[in-house]
Amino acid sequence: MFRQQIARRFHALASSKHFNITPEIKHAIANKSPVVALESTIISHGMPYPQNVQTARDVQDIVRSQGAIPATIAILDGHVHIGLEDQELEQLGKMGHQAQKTSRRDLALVLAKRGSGATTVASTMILARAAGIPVFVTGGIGGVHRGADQSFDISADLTELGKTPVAVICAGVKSILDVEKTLEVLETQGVSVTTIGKSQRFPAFYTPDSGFDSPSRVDDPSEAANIIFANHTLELNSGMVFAVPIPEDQAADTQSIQRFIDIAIAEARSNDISGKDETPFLLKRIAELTKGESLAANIALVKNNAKVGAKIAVELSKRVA
Ligand code: PSU
Ligand code: MN
Repeated sequence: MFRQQIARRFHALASSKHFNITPEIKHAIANKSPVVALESTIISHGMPYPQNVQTARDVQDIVRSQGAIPATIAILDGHVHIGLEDQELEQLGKMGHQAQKTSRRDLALVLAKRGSGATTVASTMILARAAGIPVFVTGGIGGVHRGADQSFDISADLTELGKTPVAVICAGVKSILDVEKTLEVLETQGVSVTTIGKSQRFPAFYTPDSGFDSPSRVDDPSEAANIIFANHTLELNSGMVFAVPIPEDQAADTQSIQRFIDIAIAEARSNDISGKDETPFLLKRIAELTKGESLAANIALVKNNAKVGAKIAVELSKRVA
């Protein structure tokens, strides 16, 4: 009886001429088959070419291997694309920082100018919801930046999570951010935060333990799907965070990664890098400082998230079919 309430139908927006949904994804959504949304800022700004494109392809393959359909989301020439052709993925990956990082505030501008943009967690959630895709996999979400008491730099990802009913599967938040304040803001926004697995800890992206307890924990993707289903049933209209700790054998060394993160943050401050440029700058510098170790961890955790997220999408579709 609650089936109609699950965000599994196209909103009017998604049927408009501004949306370009691949036939495969359209068919899957209409049939309530499992679909996993994927963001594109991670491709353009989160990793260097060509590892970014290779990782995006691998992630799509992993989603498929679990029985779900991948839907990479981006804006190309003023059109929202739900699902990218391989050469579109390549194009976006090559553009790198030349693609516009598009969060909620930028969406209308990019569309009106018929521009191209890579979507962040916030804007990918908006577009996934419009298309009727309730499960979304990424690497890490944005959060409260360190020093936010002065800079007020708090990612729009957090407020989006407060008002858009999409489940975001990630590896926690990076320790380039203030993890404790990020968890506080998520609580204020009414976002459920759940770590999947044995550990009670909220993970810190490159490492499995941020030092802070996760507000809640479940054992597996099936239990996660139950939470998503209950969220939709209650029509809470808020998002959910599911945190998947990076596997120990692929994690970075906690102390050395923290040292490099601190160096990168100090460099950002002394070079006056702030706002939307801060996260991409830090990711790039940390990859350089760790001689690629952080990039390898980043790639590994995204793939791991894709596997878990696809399982969640498969479980959820059993509950709504
Ligand atoms: N964290 C990462 N990799 C990323 C991002 C965050 O580890 O690529 C990207 C995501 O797209 C996220 C965005 O939504 O950065 C957050 O940017 P900001 O803090 O400017 O809101
Ligand atoms: Mn910001």
